[in-house]
Amino acid sequence: MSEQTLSNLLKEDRRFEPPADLAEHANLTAEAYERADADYEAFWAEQAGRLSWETPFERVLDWDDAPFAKWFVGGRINAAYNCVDRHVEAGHGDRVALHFVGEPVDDTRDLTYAQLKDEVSQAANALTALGVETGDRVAIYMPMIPEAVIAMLACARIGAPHTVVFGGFSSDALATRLADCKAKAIVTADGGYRRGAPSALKPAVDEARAKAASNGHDVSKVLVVQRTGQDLETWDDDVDVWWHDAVGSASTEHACEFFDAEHPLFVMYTSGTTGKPKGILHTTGGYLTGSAYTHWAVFDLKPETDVYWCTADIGWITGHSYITYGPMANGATQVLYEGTPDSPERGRWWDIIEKYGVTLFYTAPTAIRSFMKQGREIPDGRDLSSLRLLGSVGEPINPEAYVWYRHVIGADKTPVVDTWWQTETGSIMISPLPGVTHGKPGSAMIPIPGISAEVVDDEGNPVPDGSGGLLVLTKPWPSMLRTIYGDDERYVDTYWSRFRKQGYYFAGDGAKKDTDGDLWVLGRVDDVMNVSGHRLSTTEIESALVSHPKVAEAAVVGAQDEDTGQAVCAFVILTDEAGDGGKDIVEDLRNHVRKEIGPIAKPRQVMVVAELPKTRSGKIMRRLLKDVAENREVGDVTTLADSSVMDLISKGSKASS
Ligand code: 6R9
Repeated sequence: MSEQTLSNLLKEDRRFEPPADLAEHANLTAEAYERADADYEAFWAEQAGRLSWETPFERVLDWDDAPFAKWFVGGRINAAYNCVDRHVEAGHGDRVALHFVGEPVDDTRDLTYAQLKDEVSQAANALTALGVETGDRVAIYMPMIPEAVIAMLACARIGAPHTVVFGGFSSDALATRLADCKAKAIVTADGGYRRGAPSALKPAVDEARAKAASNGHDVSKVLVVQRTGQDLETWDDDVDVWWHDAVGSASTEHACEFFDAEHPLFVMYTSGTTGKPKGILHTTGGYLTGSAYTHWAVFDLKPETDVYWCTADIGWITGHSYITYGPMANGATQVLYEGTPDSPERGRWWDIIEKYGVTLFYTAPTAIRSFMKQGREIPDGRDLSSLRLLGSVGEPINPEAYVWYRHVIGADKTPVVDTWWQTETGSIMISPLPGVTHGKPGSAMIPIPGISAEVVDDEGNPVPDGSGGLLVLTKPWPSMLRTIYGDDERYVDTYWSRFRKQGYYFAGDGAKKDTDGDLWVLGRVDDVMNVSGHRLSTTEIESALVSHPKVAEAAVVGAQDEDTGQAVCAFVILTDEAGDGGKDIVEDLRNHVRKEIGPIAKPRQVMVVAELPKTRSGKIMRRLLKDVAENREVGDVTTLADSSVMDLISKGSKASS
């Protein structure tokens, strides 16, 4: 790590103390860190105790066959019972579980926990009637509608692990996943609403089913929710079943079965370094403990009074842990929104916050930066005073975006919790505790109580405060992945071989410890560049660019360079006010980075673009930008939210070179 890089980071001296009333009534206080350190297994047993177990567990952790973990050994539990039935039994049946907001304005529906219990029971009965048995895999390919959550919980109820595939993914992506986990059935919809128009889903399911069949895997049933009422070109009476027929006619009585704590709950596919996606396997007791505990602790949830909203899609791990499982295990009231942030107009999210009095809000830095770009007038026109806490997830949040989020959306009174975690970790690992930790823009701070993280050098030795290295988790945790579905060897290789001697989980991220010992996650280590032997973070240069008044968003990649090994190439979107930025914009920005970080970080190239290539979950696909920067044919764009973006960028770069 170059001295200059670190000194730039250490310039960040803004601090925000927890609000006094939040601190006074916080769910988790500072003593939890000590308690968890003093007896880690007892601490996790206590967290598991927030769930209802049919049979109590006998042993907290069995790590004898590391890195294959068993948590809460001997316990029997049902995740759906914990997320729904027990709240009704406790007298909270009338509490709203979901405020559903469809994309078409006024298409709203509230579901109470009692109603949800009926619908989940009906869906569980319907799946069983369609031949789905405990242990069978069920794919879910849905828009963000209540039936998506209901389908997940119905699967959990009968012990059939689900695999949710993003509604925005192609039929190819769906087919690969169907075949990899050998899904017995698919739950889908005719379509959903996106940017004001119905967008079809069922045709992609038909295609994917055909592709999977040609690879030797037959899906036997497809359960279809009628969401848009659009025409369906094909309907196979032997396979396709309408949800309103099968679920609508099913009984609302369903006696749920309880499963071993290690019974598989779901498989979530995520991209790895190779082309083949990894099916991350999570099991029931540990995962639910982790998601429920962290949702309660990090968001300071008060289920009687809070209205929570996480804007993620359920096709992403954040939607699993912080829409379906964590909040519902805690009996929360939440908003579920189907559409895009700017449909029918740019203030849609803020209208929803105002209408439902949202108190806890969880979104991604990429969304925050796009709102920054639109200007503060839009949120300023709404009453956002109900908000008491803001969360961020998915990528490092630049200090500028953090401060804007807190200042403009949070009226300078809400803590911002920057939460670091992964599909593999199942739940939040590193985050401030809102009633305890002061906020430091750009830092995820320290591991939450019960979690042990470290920043180490290549040999696995902890780095001193003030330096950088690789982020590892040094002890197992309940919501950890159990394996990669069907590939134990890849599981061991990917996560546990780098620091085998120490037994550390290697997250694949680079991080720094500042002089206070607080953590700054820098992004994937493959995003860390090496320019003339100096380690530079893409994130840090991006932050420097975004701190320029004319820049709305920036993505940086390291491109091969004969002289320096790698060279910094930046793609920037200018703010609306900046117009085309003026004739010297490229030189201005290169010098700005030089000034902010140092000469070593000065980009070789700055390209002004209109859009950046992003996945559906909002991650910038730097791999594609790297192709442009290295003058290569642009690679696979199938996981982009909008695949036309790359055409524009490639054309622009040719025109300017
Ligand atoms: C939850 C989720 C995981 C990767 C992770 C890291 C990046 C997520 C972050 C963050 C910095 C944060 N990441 N949260 N980086 N600060 N608060 O995003 O899961 O889709 O599996 O991505 O995302 O690089 O390794 P997933």
